[in-house]
Amino acid sequence: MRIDVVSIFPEYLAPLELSLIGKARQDGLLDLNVHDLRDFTTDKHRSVDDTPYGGGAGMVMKAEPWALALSSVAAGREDATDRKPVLIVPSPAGERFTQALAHELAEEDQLVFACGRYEGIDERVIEWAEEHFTVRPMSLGDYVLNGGEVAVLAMTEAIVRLLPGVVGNPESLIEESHSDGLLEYPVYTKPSTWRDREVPPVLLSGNHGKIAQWRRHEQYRRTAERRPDLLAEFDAGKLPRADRTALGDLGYDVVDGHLRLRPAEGGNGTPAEG
Ligand code: 6GU
Repeated sequence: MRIDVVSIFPEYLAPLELSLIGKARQDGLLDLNVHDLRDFTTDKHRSVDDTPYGGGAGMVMKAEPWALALSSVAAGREDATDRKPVLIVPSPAGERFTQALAHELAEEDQLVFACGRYEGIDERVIEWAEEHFTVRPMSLGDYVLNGGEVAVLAMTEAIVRLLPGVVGNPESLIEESHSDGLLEYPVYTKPSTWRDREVPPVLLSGNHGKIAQWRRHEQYRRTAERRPDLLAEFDAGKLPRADRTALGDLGYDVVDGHLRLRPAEGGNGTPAEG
């Protein structure tokens, strides 16, 4: 996979040389290049921003440096395959980035990240870019960062770790949070007693069936407590009886293949406490 990142703070992307992503680059699994947007300015002040038409606070990133930068990173790629590179524009106004999207993007040949700063990039760049890229404005979540760089670090790590050969043990990608629409179960290691706290005894039982069932139930318990929104989306169509019982104990019934929080006793319409 090839990844290009365009930013006015290329040093912000330095962590991409470290750890798993740094190793993937060294191993030739990932061709990652960071570009300074200011290298694509033509005025002597190397200016990348200007005041917004219509007024308002802050500054807007100018169109032309972006067009030159994006043309440069797309150059020679458009006819390499018939697929357009994907242009990811990190923005709190984007589509929510999820594990499912990380899997989807891990299949692409080339990703380009356009890191905006200030109040954003002149919208005409986004329209123009549709001719050369599949454009995907993307957000990490409902909060505001100062620019796209930190979001690029997060998204790149989520995507690159899914590339074949990057994570040493591919099994570890299977049993992790969000891979099956649930949060991960809690984990423990030695010693079995630590500061008077015991590891759940089932984990020391050697009974792999019981351990798997306990872990599954812990996933439901955690997800119900921390992320009930995920349970509303969960496909409960073909659950074994033991799973339905565990969910029933948490106050969830299966209705038409979906989980439904059971109304509280007394019929006052208030849902049961999770
Ligand atoms: Cl992708 N960018 C910015 N600037 N802020 C964000 C974000 C992205 N995701 C959440 N907040």
